[in-house]
Amino acid sequence: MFQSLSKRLTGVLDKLRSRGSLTEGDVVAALREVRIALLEADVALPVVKQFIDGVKEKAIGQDVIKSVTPGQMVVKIVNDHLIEMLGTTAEEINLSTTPPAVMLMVGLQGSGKTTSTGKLAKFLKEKLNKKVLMASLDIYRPAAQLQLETLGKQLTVDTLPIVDGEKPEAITKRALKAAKDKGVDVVLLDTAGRLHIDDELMTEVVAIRQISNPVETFLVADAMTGQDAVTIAREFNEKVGVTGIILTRLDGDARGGAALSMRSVTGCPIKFVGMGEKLDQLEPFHPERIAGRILDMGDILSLVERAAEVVDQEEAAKMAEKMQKGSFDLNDMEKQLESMMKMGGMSGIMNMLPGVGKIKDKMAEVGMDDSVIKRQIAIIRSMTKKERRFPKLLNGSRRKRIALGSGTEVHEVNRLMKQFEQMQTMMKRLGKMGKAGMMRGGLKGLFGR
Ligand SMILES: Nc1nc2c(ncn2[C@@H]2O[C@H](COP(=O)(O)OP(=O)(O)O)[C@@H](O)[C@H]2O)c(=O)[nH]1
Ligand SMILES: [Mg+2]
Repeated sequence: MFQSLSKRLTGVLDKLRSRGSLTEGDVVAALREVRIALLEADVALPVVKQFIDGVKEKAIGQDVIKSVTPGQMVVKIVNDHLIEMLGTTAEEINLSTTPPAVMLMVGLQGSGKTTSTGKLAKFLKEKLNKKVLMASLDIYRPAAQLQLETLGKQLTVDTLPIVDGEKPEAITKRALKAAKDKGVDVVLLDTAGRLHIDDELMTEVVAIRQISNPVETFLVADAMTGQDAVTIAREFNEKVGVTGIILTRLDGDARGGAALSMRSVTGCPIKFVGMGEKLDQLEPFHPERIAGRILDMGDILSLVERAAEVVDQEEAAKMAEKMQKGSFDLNDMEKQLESMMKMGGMSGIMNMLPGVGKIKDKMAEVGMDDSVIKRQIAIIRSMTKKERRFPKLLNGSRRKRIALGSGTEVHEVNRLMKQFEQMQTMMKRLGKMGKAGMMRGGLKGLFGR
């Protein structure tokens, strides 16, 4: 998401940045382009207007135009306003109540409620150490309750046993009682959706809210539906009261306007975003990081967090020591390649790095993608233990055997070995600089502290 918007905006802003001096006319012309880019990304008109007016007021001041780096100043102003449009600060999940804290998941059918319920349960359990109970109130679609039960088993999170024919209100009461009896911290109630908003749906949700008195009412909205998602959010907020939005399918290629308008139009904070179908693909929403991604200033923080999550700290420390001693072998290289895949592969990492928007297409052209990493892993796995430990053993006939075994070509094996040797040389050099040098070399962010 945000790709074409990001391209457009960085294009306009790069032009400003590269100029030594700016006139009022330059700024006005640039903002006209920014305005079009936002509208094309499907951002709601009043939101665009407010944004442009705000930026203009700040950017046209004499201080900016006369400053030493006027272009940079304008970029900063745009960035600040983008962050403000997205909600300024990250809003944390609210747990301040006597447990069990109830969280209600509402939204249209297919918006991702059940999936997000599972993702949230995982987040609460693993990140916040909470005991969670999930209950499905979706009695209208036959398999809906089973879908949540399956997720519960997958996550080893309790779900309320299903009782056939029970009404949503009765299920809610039973869930609350079960939660109290079992000392549960958080109860997630996955409600039924409709294909469109109707009175019956709203009445039911309001009734459930009255019975359960939730600390959070999360509206789950599909970012791919653009302005509709915003309209739906506003209606739910007016009728039911929404405390936070979970915006799903941000991994898709929609234009992103929904994400950008949501906060301004509804007044409700986006608290989480869904970045894929897998249960670990839910991220807390950080306005400054999203703005950074859009303006291609990178999202190093998210990258480092993700790295810290998937890379075992002890492993990383061992690896750092090996690097320092120069005893880094192919086993270690395999581990690194696997970590890369776990972090979302090449594109996942690239998306979060600053300034790579432009070189990304280039990389795809020369074939630097995840399939290369996967093939490299396959090559290393086709080696014997001894070969991995002592790469010098790899003569021509061994390389041929490895290529055959891994379904690759000899030249790919050769390329991998060359890459390995380069890494080894680089690491020896870093090793000589000592630990501090290595940290400065940037390995800290990727491979541990
Ligand atoms: N790509 C992507 N798919 C999602 C995301 N969240 C949910 N889905 C998918 O959307 C579909 C509908 O989700 P579901 O949770 O059953 O929707 P519900 O009807 O609101 O409960 C499923 O196929 C999910 O895997 C997301 O963030 N990204
Ligand atoms: Mg569902």
